[in-house]
Amino acid sequence: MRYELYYWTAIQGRGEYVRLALEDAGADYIDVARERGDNAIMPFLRGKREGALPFAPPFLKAGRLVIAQTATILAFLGPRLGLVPEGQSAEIHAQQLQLTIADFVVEIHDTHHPIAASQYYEGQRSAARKRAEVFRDERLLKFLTYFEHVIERGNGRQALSRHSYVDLSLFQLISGLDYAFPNAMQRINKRIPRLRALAERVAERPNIAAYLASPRRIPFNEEGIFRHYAELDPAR
Ligand SMILES: N[C@@H](CCC(=O)N[C@@H](CS)C(=O)NCC(=O)O)C(=O)O
Repeated sequence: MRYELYYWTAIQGRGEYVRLALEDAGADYIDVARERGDNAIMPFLRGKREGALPFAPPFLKAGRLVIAQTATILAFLGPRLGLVPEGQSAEIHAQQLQLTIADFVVEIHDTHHPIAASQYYEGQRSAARKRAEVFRDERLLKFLTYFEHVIERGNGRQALSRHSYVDLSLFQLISGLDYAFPNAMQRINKRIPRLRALAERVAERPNIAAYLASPRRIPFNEEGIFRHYAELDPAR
């Protein structure tokens, strides 16, 4: 099966959670917009292609199936790529964790776009400062200590009983947060030892290390979900 991933070309964004799974498993896939441009995405969003109608990228085409929503794409790929432990209870648990990651991703995005995703950051800076402060003071540690406990309850090293797409997504969260909020992350570093160790191990997985070193891994930037604005991450 050659999978087709559809995601915007300029950012890692939510496409990255899917890309990491495909890369880690060494799956055969095409990153369609990177080959044909963002316009390749539009016919799907306008209902001009067969299959379920996606609201937004990322979406994956697998044969005739069109699957949108990051967590649903990963729930589909997990068993096919060997990226989830076997059995319904593990699959549901993985999906639940991935949806919690999706909730967190929305909150991370809203630190720099608290008013409207469609408007420039510069037009919502003052609201962003307030939103980012609450995020740094309350939400960041709440989510990360939750995932720290998940690993503790998993097998001590991974979120589930063995390596899964959830671990890859946790790696992406830690990498992105280190980029966007280096000061806040430094302050809480000692409280997330298992997440730190997991992220290091994921980065060393051969296929992931090769991917991270390749031009396919777009650097974090101020167009994506994880953005670094110094005013949103003061040194204190
Ligand atoms: N819940 C969806 C969100 C998808 C989403 O928000 N995609 C963004 C790019 S990361 C987009 O293109 N959104 C367009 C819009 O919301 O109008 C998921 O997790 O995949």
